[in-house]
Amino acid sequence: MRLLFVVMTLFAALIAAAPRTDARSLPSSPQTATIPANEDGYDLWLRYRPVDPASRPAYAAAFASIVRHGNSPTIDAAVAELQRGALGMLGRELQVSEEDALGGAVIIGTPATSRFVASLKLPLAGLGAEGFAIRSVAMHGRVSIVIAANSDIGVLYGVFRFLQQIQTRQKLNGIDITDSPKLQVRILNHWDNLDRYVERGYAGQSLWDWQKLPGYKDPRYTDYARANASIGINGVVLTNVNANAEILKPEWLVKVRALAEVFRPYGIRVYLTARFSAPIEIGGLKTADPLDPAVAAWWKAKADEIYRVIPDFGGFLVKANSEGQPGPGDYKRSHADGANMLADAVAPHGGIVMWRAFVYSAENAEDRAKQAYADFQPLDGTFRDNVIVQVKNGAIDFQPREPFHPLFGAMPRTPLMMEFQITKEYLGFATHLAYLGPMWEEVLQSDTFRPREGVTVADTLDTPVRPGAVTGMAGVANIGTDRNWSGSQFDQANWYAFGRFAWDPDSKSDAIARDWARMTWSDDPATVGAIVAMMGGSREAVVDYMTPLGLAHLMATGHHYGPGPWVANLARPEWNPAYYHRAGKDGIGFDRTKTGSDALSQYADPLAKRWGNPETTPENLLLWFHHVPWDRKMTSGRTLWEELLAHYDRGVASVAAMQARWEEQKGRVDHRRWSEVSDFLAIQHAEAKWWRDASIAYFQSVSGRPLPAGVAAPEHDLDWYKAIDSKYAPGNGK
Ligand code: GCW
Repeated sequence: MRLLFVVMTLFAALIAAAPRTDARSLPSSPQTATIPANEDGYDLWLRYRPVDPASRPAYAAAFASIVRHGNSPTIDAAVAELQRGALGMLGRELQVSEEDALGGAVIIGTPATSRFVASLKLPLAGLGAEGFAIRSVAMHGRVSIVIAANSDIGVLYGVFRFLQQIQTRQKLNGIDITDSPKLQVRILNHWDNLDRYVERGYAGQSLWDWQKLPGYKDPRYTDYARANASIGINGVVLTNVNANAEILKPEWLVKVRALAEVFRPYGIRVYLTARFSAPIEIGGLKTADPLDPAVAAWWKAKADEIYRVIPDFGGFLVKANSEGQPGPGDYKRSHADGANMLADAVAPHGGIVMWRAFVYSAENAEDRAKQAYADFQPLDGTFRDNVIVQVKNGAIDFQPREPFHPLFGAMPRTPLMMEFQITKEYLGFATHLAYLGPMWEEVLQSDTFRPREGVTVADTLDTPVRPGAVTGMAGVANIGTDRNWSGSQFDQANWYAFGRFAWDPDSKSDAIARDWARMTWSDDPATVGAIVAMMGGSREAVVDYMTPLGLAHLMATGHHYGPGPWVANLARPEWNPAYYHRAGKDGIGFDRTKTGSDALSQYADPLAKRWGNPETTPENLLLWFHHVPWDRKMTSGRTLWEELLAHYDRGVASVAAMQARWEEQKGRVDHRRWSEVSDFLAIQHAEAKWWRDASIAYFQSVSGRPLPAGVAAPEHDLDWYKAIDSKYAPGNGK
């Protein structure tokens, strides 16, 4: 009876949570039999399309039924996902039992819930609560697959990995995988406002339909949780770091609870941003001074209240004293004073505080790239154990290329977590195809030389500063209400890749791209190869046509859509592109050596030395650290001026090459997604050319240099580009 009930519930859940793309339900005609059916991208990398008939028997033999050991919503979710995979890939629904099977079963459980799993003595000891083991075992002459873990959530992660094996057509016979995450907190930061506007969002509105919560839980929340769990994401900050105190009011907390309930079976905790002035704004206090006992008591009571409503609440994320946000600095207190006060409030409940180091001030004339380090490094060792300082990958702001942030490795007594931006604020929004894996890998594999050569940024993230100390990685989400979730088909890859890097910061971006392409687009190796190649070069293309050779922050004002290198009149110096490129008759680039801002002194000596000399600075960071003459000879033999032009041209050409490659995929992937990507690439090509032409027109006006033979003149004059006004471009902060 119970078995029947389980099967029926699962079936109902499958139907409810499985939005199917339109064309698949149409009767197939001879033409549609060979052309892949249209899709809209909703299914992400969890498409579970049918395995080809030749390979199917082998999978069907080992995945013929499900044996579940364990009884929890998480195990229910694991079984539902297995069913979904079996139905999609093998074309049939499986029997679920709680008895040991004879063979050909996928058996899931923990040593605590399953005598069988316990008897196998799998190497689970070192895998923690979230790791898993997947093993094939011979039973009665047939292969069965065991997916085991120390906890139910580990089982769910194992199930997703198992399904991925089939999705990427790996052999099941002899499968032997053990894996566990290297970082504890793997979290999305949603910059979502309570009115559903998403700051830097290019994928529609916020997913959180606050007005209908808690009464209505959109099934999309479940699919969102499934997608996150499939890549190991275990935390979600629901609200914008430019925070609104209202979210902490009781009437909002019940809405937060509703989301927490949907996410819980998938191992995802919710977190909120804490507006530092909340005690004044919603608490009726006169101050938010962190050292005022009434303020600390208010936060403590607020934390107690939140945990009464959401017992597994994760904690707070805070942006303080930056870009107009309130903070402890308003009371002449330090970041540690502020963070510790909040940390004390959540500590009794096991919560954490993620305190952002993205801090620069209007009153500080110092190089913006130096300010976070100057504020935070001296505070090393003064934070509570449950504080983790969240540091952007670079010292300025999510640019297409930045050297790694000098704080990594420089605060050995303070947990530091990485903040990447998945949403492409500075890399062409949703329409530019830019796979961020190579950028993240570049940052994570950078050698910090702290405390010695060979210690990479990834090492600093996944080595706890003391036993048990918190570790983590945050990604600013690119997710919204668009049917394809991320605003473009290819931006799904950035969500996916973020999860994979958060799970293992030593991951390789190419391998991630391959898995993603295989699961998202096609089984055909030629198509997968073409897609992986497009992705692999795509970020460098953006660097080339926007900010080559170490240039940064040349985007138009506010919305950051399109070029604005000429902008020099904004109130704060560091808001102006001209502040960053410093181009003049004599040359271009920001001198961050001793003769300039000396930002280099914030890096370990060997690096400061290497990057302090233009001759030993990688050319792709040259203008980040040096102001150099237009005539400087580059390794190519060209002058800097010519090299700059060559990069702009190369960027535009790379997009054209992507277009040509994509054209070849026509008919090899479904037409609907194909044509969306094709149209977006055309937009990207036009905008790459816009960037190139506007940048050349501007820098030529400054350098006074002629264009060498073979370099096309910009299509319009500089004034034409300056006159472009995109005030309604999406995502601007409000
Ligand atoms: O990159 C900048 C964005 C702001 C953002 C800020 C931050 C949420 O332009 O929109 O604010 O970074 O990271 O706090």
